[in-house]
Amino acid sequence: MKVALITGITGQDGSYLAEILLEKNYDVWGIIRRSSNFTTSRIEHLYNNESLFLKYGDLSDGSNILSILNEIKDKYKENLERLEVYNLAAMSHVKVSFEVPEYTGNIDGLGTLRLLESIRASGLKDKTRFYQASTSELYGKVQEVPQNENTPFYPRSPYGVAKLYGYWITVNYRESYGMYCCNGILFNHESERRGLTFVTRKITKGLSKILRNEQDKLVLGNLDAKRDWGHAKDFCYGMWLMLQQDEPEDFVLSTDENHTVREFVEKAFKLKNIEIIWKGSGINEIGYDKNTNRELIFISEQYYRPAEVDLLLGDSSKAREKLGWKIECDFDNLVKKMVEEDCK
Ligand code: NAP
Ligand code: F7E
Repeated sequence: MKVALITGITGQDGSYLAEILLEKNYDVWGIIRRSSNFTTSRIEHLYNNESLFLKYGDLSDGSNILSILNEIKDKYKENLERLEVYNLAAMSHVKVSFEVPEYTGNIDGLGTLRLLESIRASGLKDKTRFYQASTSELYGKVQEVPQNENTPFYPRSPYGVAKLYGYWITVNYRESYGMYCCNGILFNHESERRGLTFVTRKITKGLSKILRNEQDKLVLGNLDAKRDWGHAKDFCYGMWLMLQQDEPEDFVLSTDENHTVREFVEKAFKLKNIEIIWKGSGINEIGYDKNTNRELIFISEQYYRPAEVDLLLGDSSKAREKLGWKIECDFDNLVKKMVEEDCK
């Protein structure tokens, strides 16, 4: 019996990964947080699947994580061939991490430790394979271009620093206890399910609202940041591949090309026949529709970060060679899918 436990199953990646694993006949356990509102819209379509088990929990609560692991152990007993634990739960917003740095450290850093320690305490250590959602934000102020598994880290936010702890504690448990632990150092991946406050989805959702006259303008921050953007579905498949190898290793997943936020805006609007022309600079820069002269894109300092990551560009050759991983959805298709879905 193959069993998986996903923390962060209600998030963008958690929902795609759950689909992939259920299709492969895993029993999938997911940890969801109690909230005064529903947070399960991304996995609602999976509710009727008998192989999906949802448990309340939180990465701040070590005893809760241990109880869930013990419940899994008791349910499957000797039928448990392998447990794959995917640690996707996190306070994942870089800008917000400057406002809640201590919480971010607790969940993204110490939360990873709680999970690893609970795996040891449950006695499931030797049957468990562990995936840690590490990030290109570890490279921050990049020390070389492109970035690969050997590039030195220089995080630029409380989020990046907390994830640095998560990265190293994962390596440490692999080296100290011989656990099968992998870091996936994933560059930005987006989708039709991306949270609405990340820049790509903010742009495609904003465009759809402008077209429906529900919003008159889109207000953004730094247009010149460069990101290596792929589709979340491709990246979640890569997470699974990392846990199917003979030996645990860390891998970069990226598309190996990057684009500015400005290019994302231009491409998205062009798909709806709006050609954006720019005038002014800095916080006074404005993007307007070439045909109508209507001013649509404005800048606000509110969306600048105290320290910015200017450029990310991955080199995923190790994953492509060793895992046979590849990108199905390129940048143009990503923008198209997101625009089409939001404009439906
Ligand atoms: P996301 O959409 O923000 O999802 C985060 C998930 O974590 C949600 O299910 C959230 O639950 C859960 N969560 C947050 N705090 C928690 C806590 N204290 N205890 C338990 N669960 C908690 O993020 P994503 O884009 O899917 O990313 C998945 C993981 O990959 C994250 O660790 C992120 O940092 C990392 N990552 C993402 C990218 C990317 O480009 N997407 C790149 C590299 C690494 P609620 O639904 O209740 O909020
Ligand atoms: O920002 C700029 C912003 O918030 C991208 C997370 O999944 O990927 C994500 O982190 C860029 C930044 O993603 C706005 O300054 C301009 O340079 O979409 P984002 P992120 O910070 O790259 C990494 C790999 C993760 O691990 C994280 O979990 O866009 N930007 N204007 C803006 N960003 C936002 N959010 N909103 C704006 O209005």
